[in-house]
Amino acid sequence: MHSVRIVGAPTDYGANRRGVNMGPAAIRYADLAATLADLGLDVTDSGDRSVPRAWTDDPARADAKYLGAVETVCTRLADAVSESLTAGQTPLVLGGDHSVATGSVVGTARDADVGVLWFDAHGDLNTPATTPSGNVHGMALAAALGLGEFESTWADAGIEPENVALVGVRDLDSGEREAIRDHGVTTYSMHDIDRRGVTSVVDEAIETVGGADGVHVSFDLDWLDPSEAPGVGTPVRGGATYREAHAALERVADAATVRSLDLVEVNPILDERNRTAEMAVGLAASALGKRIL
Ligand code: B3U
Ligand code: MN
Ligand code: MN
Repeated sequence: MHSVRIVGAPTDYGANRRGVNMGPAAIRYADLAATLADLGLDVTDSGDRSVPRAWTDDPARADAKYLGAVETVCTRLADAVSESLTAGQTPLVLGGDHSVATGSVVGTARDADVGVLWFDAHGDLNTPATTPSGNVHGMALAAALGLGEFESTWADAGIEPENVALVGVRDLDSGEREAIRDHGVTTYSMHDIDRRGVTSVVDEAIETVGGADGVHVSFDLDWLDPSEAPGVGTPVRGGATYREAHAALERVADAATVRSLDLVEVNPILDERNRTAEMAVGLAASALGKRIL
């Protein structure tokens, strides 16, 4: 039987502390474990990783707020993801803001050949030198790739730009466009999805990233249109529909091996009756093999 291990990462340091730390609780409340068990999966919930307490309300750096706390969480999460894989359980990481994904990628790529599919309204390719906000969740992919000053912390993750595809972005900063160009990160915008259809784009993304040991799917709920997923920290109009999101993840489940999965940026404070968390649960089911027939 296929096994899944839920790993909570309840942090909002990467989003400058605005409530997304309650995401794991909201997603669990939306019946994650029972929904996956109904698919015939063997589900274990390993609880939440501990998150350091902030000693001050002041981030030490304006260009990378709470970076120390983010690194601590990512280091713990990387170990948890890697242990889960060693135990034969697919890690399902619940954020938390998207900064946790650096830990997921580092953990899943340990001694393995992994492709990364990053579903997001944003590029998450800023560095402290380019960020407009100082929020580390907007740097999570750059950190996993060891770009800029992250070369000294995460460069050993083992992920190269050619193993990564950004899918469905619609809000990039100028430094991120440069990073995409300079490092050759395969990027599909919402425009590509409008033009070609989501399944064709996802199929090509899967082919591009490779990954003999499977793909890591990092899914930011703000990929969806805010009319369908309002409970996220940084909503951007023009996102994927419910149907497109399910179609995308069904293609991933069919055409790739899902080695590990993040569901991040659910913010219950901004949500409407937990519908964004419920969306996350449904999407996890599609990514892990749920089919209509
Ligand atoms: N690119 C902007 C905005 C942003 C990135 N990720 C989220 N928002 N969730 C930044 O702050 O880096
Ligand atoms: Mn993101
Ligand atoms: Mn985003």
